[in-house]
Amino acid sequence: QLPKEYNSITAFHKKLAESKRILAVCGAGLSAASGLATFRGAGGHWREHKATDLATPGAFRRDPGLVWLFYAYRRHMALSVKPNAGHHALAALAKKNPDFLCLTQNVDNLHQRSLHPPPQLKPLHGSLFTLTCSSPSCTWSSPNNYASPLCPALAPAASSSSLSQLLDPSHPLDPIDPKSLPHCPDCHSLQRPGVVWFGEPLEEGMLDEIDRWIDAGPVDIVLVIGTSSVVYPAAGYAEACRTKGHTSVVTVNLDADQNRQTLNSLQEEDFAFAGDAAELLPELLK
Ligand code: BJW
Repeated sequence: QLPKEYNSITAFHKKLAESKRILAVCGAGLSAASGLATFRGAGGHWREHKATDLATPGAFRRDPGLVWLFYAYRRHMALSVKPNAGHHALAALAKKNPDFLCLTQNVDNLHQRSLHPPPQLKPLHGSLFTLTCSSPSCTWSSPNNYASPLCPALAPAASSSSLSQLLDPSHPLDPIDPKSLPHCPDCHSLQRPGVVWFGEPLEEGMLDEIDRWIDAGPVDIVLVIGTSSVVYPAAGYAEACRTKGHTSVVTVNLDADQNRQTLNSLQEEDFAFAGDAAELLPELLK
């Protein structure tokens, strides 16, 4: 039995008007309307590879050139598109409500480009535009690096004219010699994208700040936007907020009306809105 008003925008507006502390947990679906691929489901492949298989330390160890091409392509794509109305609606909410915190799993920099106030945005999985050193004992890092291509070997992923060939798995890829990839200026190990891969820890200071924010008082609303909610710790924050008090969990997802898990987990105070986050968020948050 679904809650009576679970998909009523009017009922949600009433809840929003009486809410103070709001958390958003965002995923790749938020950037889909901007033109960026998601990780799972349709579009979750890059050439013959599952995107989630390339986002691992093991894949980088085995074939750093292939993984760098995947990330060079995503840097190029992220620089070619714009934040959408969903990003702008979240940034506007942050500007008018100091008690709103936005956690994003996205590394595409689109929240930042929508001028979301930085203290109210926690990029859980890092950024495509931060370069770090792949050696665990080296702390070198270079944020806000927008060079594209990063080096000549990655040029095929950074120009619109070569993309159709790069993305066609029937065109074999020339292997990239790791020597031609960018190296750390301090220790000469390979540079890598400053993102969090499976099995790697998220930034501890950021996680502590999020825990302190959740512990600081009941969270009235958790917006779960465009995420499959399978990757932790992001997938655990809505339930963490529920344990602290009375929280409405509000799912905004293309599949919100078909996803059995979402529908079965709805509690009386929850909402689920099915559709494109870029269309729904401006309507929900106005
Ligand atoms: C739309 C739409 C539209 C489409 N509008 N909607 C507890 C339990 C079980 C496992 C674990 C656990 N804690 C940790 C783990 C292990 C692991 C994990 O969670 N594994 C699960 C798969 C089971 N977690 C980790 O390893 C994390 N690290 C960690 O916990 O470290 C602990 C540690 C401590 C000390 C030492 C060592 C370790 C790290 C996780 C890192 C995830 N990394 C990636 C890659 C990031 C870089 C990159 O972008 O390349 O993050 S994987 C990938 O998945 C990426 C995404 O951010 C993440 C989530 O995906 P997301 O955003 O949900 O996308 P999709 O595609 O899955 O879903 C899109 C959704 O949008 C769909 O629902 C569509 O319907 C919808 N949609 N269009 C609205 N227009």
